[in-house]
Amino acid sequence: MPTIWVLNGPNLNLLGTREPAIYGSTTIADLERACRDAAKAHSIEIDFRQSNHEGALIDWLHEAGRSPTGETLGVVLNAGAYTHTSVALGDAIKAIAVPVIEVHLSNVHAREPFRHHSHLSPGCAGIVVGFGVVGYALAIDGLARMAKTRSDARK
Ligand code: CA2
Repeated sequence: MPTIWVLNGPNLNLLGTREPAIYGSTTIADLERACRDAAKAHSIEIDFRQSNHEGALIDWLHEAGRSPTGETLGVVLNAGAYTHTSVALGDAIKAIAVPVIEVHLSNVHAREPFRHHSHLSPGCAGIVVGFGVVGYALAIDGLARMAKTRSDARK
């Protein structure tokens, strides 16, 4: 079954338990369910992961990039605060051939200036910010459409 990886970075395990005014009250378990529901509509499987460690996120991006052609349709990545600090994650995204969609729950551009810059965006196929958990479903829909466009172009 074609798969989309959904990778979540530091502190996102706390979703729904702190700062609901910014991040909402949905838990990470709810978020995982919402991603699976969005993917099911396209007959796509979700590989959903969270880590507080930069290296783990990099290893997972490499792993997604090594999967057989056509099996991994892309990666939805909310790298949390590493978005604004990690040259290494930006390099990892550029180093893999699968499309990566950068997602942020909050509208980072309406927040503190240090959140306005992303080391990831230049290597990403798309960006979704400010839609809360719905943004993940939008990113999954977007990757499904990109995959269909690629496969139609090969016919
Ligand atoms: O808006 C987003 O999705 C962010 O990636 C979230 C990061 C933040 O550093 C980025 O600038 C924008 C923070 C994730 C922390 O998640 C929490 C969730 C609930 C409670 C506490 C932290």
